[in-house]
Formats: sequence, C-alpha cells, structure tokens
Amino acid sequence: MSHATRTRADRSQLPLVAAATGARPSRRPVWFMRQAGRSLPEYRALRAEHGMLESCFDPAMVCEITMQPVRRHDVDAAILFSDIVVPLKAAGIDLDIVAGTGPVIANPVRTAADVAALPRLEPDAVGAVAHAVGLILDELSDTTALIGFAGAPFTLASYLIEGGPSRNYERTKAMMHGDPQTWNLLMGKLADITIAFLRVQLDAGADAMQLFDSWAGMLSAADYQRFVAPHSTRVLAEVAEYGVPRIHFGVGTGELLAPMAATGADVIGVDWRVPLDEAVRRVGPGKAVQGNLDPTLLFAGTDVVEQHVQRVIDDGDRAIAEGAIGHIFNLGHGVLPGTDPDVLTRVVELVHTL
Ligand code: 1CP
Repeated sequence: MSHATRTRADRSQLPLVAAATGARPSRRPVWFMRQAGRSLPEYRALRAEHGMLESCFDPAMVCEITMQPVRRHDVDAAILFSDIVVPLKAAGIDLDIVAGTGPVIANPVRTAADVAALPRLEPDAVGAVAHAVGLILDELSDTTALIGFAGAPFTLASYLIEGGPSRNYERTKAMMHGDPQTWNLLMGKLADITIAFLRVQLDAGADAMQLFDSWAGMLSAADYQRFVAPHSTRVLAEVAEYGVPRIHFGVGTGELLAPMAATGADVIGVDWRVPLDEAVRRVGPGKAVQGNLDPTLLFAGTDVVEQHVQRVIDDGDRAIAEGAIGHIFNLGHGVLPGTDPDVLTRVVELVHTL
C-alpha cells in the first residue's frame, strides 16, 4: 500500500514546523502532550474493550485514537498514539501497561547479565506503527503535523531497572553510580532501540519527533551530563539526517535546560516551573521553545485559564525577543485524565486568536 508522505516544501506549510525552524507560522501552533487519552470520552469508549498494548499494535486503532483530539480540538499537531515502552515490548521484553499504574516490567534489569541479554529492536517488529503512521498521514490536513516520539534512554532505563514507575529512582541511581560500565552498556542498548523506533516513524513520514526524557529532572546537572547526555546526544544525531524538527522534553528540568539543549535538539520543551523567557536564557538562542501551561490550571475555571494562556503567550513572545526562533504552545506536562476536554478546545481557540 502507498501513502501520501510530505515533501520538505509541504512541511514548511505546517505551523508547527514553521515555528520550530524559525519561519513565520500562519498561526501560533498548539498541541498537548497526552492529548489522546483518558480525558476524551471517545477514547475511553474505544479502549473499554481493548488493552493498552493491544491498541498500540493495531494500526486502525492507533490511527483512530491519534485523530480523536485533532478532530475535537483543532490542534496543529497529532502525536502518534503509542507509548515509550512499545519498542521495548516489540523487541521482546516482557512488560505490560497496567491501568492506573503505567508500565510494569516482568523481570527488572539489575545486573550486567540482564543488560547483556537485552534484545535489539528489529524494525519489522514495529511494522504496525509504520502502518499506523501511513494511515494517519492520509487523514491529516495539510496544516496538521504528525509528531512521532520515543522515550529517551534515561527514562526507559528507569522503568527497566525499577520495574515500573518510581518515586526516588534509587536502583537506577545505584547502577549509574555503582556500576557505570553496566549503566553505559544499558544506555547504549536503549539508545539503539530508541534510534530504531524513531527511524521507523520517520521513514514512514512523521513530520517531527519528540524525545521524552520525562524523569531526567530527578538528576543533578552533573549526573545528567556524565551519565545521560552522551546517549541522548547520539539518539538526536542519528536522526538529524531526516531534517525534521527534534523536540526534547522532560519534567522538572529547570536546572538541566542548558545541557538538554546541548544534546542537539531543535526545540526544547519546558515544564511550568520556568517561564519561557527565562528558559531561553538558560537554553541559549537559536532554538524554539515549547510549553508551558501548568496542566492543573485547566481545573481552575475559565478566568484563570484565559489569564494564564495569555501569560504563556506573552512569555513566548518575550522568549522570541530574547533569541528563541519560535514558540509552540503546549502544557508543561501531559493532560491529566480528569481534564474537561471542552477546556482544551477553548485553550486552542484562545492560542489561535490571541
Ligand atoms: O489506560 C490508559 O489509557 C493508559 C494511559 C496511557 C496512555 C494514554 C499510558 C500509560 N500511555 C499512554 C499514551 C502515551 N504515552 C502517549 C500518547 C500520545 C499522546 O500524548 O496523546 C505518549 C506520548 C506517551 C509517552 C509516555 N509514556 C511517557 C512520556 C510522556 C510523559 O507523560 O512524560 C511516559 C513517562 C510514559 C510511561 C507511562 N505510560 C502510561 C503511564 C500512565 C505512564 C507514566 C507512568 C509513571 O508515572 O511513571
């Protein structure tokens, strides 16, 4: 089967790509991390009968769930419906995504032997994802970008080592500091998987990509530089040839914005703790910024939402005055499950008119 993939000239029409590359977007682009998911009743209805991982390997379902927030909110980007552990599962690692918890790893990776036994990701194992990307591109308008994504090696390592979500990351940090050689082998293998997963999505035609290092903010800048940055840098370098915007994001990364920017990303995602203009002073000029409305403020009522959307836009404008090449509006982290989807629709309208 053949699908419509976009040329570089087509992509420059996408507001998200324009903002990410220093061109003038036709409107300020906005999308939301976790825009597909439990805030939408149509998502809950579809998922009621299908497991999370099962859904991620069904191209028609991936396409439908990816498109739901685009239809509803008129966002400027779709993000592929998947999960950061999908390539690990596809490679053969025994794990599940448990409702209300998140990823759970059957046999956590704790020793040099565990690391040596980790499989590689064969592109065919995520053929369903490539298929889904094609279906999505056939449905998207000429002005809506498709963002592919992957988890960065550190965030993936934290799930594999801890066995699931963690509060303190003690086992992760124990391996990092106590056995740096095994740590680096693990991070190298995860970087390979991440690169392979991103390449599959980019070969299939994704217009942009986001590397999620969600939990990197748990690290000091020194540890980030020494144990994480070289691996994320390699991931970003290996996909540079596609020429699509590479977005890099983590939570609580105020102290890491400079080293995260130095990994080579084109766009730096910022959480709600650091105003976008201050973020640019840390990131340095020449990159775009993405963010950063606090997702909890969506529960605070219309007046608060409107006031803070305006503030983030003003911060974004100041960021551009300070040397950022563009601003992509987003939340500072993912949409929370209890969010009223009508509030998200209103945020998009506001961003497009203010
Ligand atoms: O039952 C459900 O509906 C499962 C909830 C859910 C959903 C909707 C999970 C479990 N993953 C997802 C989809 C998902 N995951 C997307 C879809 C696209 C979109 O944004 O609309 C994306 C981009 C992710 C990426 C992801 N998964 C990240 C990075 C982004 C972030 O939020 O920081 C992380 C850390 C995960 C792990 C994960 N998967 C699911 C959960 C609940 C978690 C977090 C668990 C934890 O707190 O550690």
